[in-house]
Amino acid sequence: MNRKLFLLVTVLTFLFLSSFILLAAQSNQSKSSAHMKRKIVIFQENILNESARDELIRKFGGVKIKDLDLINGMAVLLPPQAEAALAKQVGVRKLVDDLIVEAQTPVKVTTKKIPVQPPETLTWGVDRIDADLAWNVSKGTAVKVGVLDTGIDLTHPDLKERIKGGYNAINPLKSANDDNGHGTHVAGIIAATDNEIGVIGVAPEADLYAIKVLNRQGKGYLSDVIEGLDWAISNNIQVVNMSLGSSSGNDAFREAIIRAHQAGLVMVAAAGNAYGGAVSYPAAYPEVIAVSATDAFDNLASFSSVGSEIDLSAPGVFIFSTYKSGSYGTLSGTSMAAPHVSGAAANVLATPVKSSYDWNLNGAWDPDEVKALLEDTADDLGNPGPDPYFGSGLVDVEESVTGYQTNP
Ligand SMILES: [Ca+2]
Ligand SMILES: [Ca+2]
Ligand SMILES: [Ca+2]
Ligand SMILES: [Ca+2]
Repeated sequence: MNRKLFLLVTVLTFLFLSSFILLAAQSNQSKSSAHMKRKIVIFQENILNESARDELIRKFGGVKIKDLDLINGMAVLLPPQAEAALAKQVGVRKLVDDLIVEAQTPVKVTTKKIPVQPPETLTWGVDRIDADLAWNVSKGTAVKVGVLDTGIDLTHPDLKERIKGGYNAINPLKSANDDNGHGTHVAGIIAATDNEIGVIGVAPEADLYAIKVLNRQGKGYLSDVIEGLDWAISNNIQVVNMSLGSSSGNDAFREAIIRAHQAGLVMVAAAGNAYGGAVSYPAAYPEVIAVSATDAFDNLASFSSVGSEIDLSAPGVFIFSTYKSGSYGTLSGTSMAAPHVSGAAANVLATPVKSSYDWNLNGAWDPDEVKALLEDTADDLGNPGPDPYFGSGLVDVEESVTGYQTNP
């Protein structure tokens, strides 16, 4: 009996102590990984193979998050004290921050949870850019549009027919379903179905691809955006909408955008909501169509970023569209302006290339040709000619696909 009791006490003591040791170890681990920073390593071409790269990162106390083939790089967690030495290693070209990117909606979300699908309405934004007057010529049929965002509500009654695929760059084992609402709203502006319920998108027959790079809070990492762009290229996506941004750019971001542009992606991004402050990235890059936001009176939205990088403007105030869990909501932001232009680009891509815009004579639309057409046919706003507030003006979908305009 005494022996049994002794044994029991010994076992219990051991379990008690070992759980403390385990807890201490865990807290040490989380302490050390808390000190690690998310970085992007860009390697030189053809110096280190994949296992040599992995070994190098381990040697400097880092942890690999994922390879970034598009830029010959890797996203890593790295102890800050290792940064300077790693950056000098043979085979390492650059070491930059894995920037935080955010959804571009500044105004409090007012969602209407509508259990029954409402009768279909033409939103003021789609009406204002004369998309409805373009539909007898183009509805963006079968043009592949990638939405780099919080995902899309994959079973939304007004979107599900349009969604042809997706990818979750944050966790490839999970679906690209939207747990925030932002991406679903953006997707509806681009391509909500013409079906007598809800809303109609600018390009209501375009194919949508949900590329989840932002989390439930609408935030994400540059590395996931880069992987999302790579996925878009690999899956022959033609237009990518990026209603997201960071107040700064870096070489990893720039190189990814340049490669995506070379691959033929038409990239459209929200200018940002800095209330007259600088245009955010990636919108500020010349390869990306930067879109500022206007209201129903063609005024620039007070929250819109401005600058010489602005290419076009589009509706972005009180925009009604699809939202998560089969609902609808009204949102404001340059996040809402960009998808009006992405839809316009899809409508253009579904029409034969115009000879005057086929600069490289390849018989196909290239990103710069689409951009030039949208700029040339936009309705000038503000001071005559291109300006830092509206760029070339308000996108005019009718004129861009038909060559004439009912409402100049
Ligand atoms: Ca609809
Ligand atoms: Ca061409
Ligand atoms: Ca026009
Ligand atoms: Ca102007």
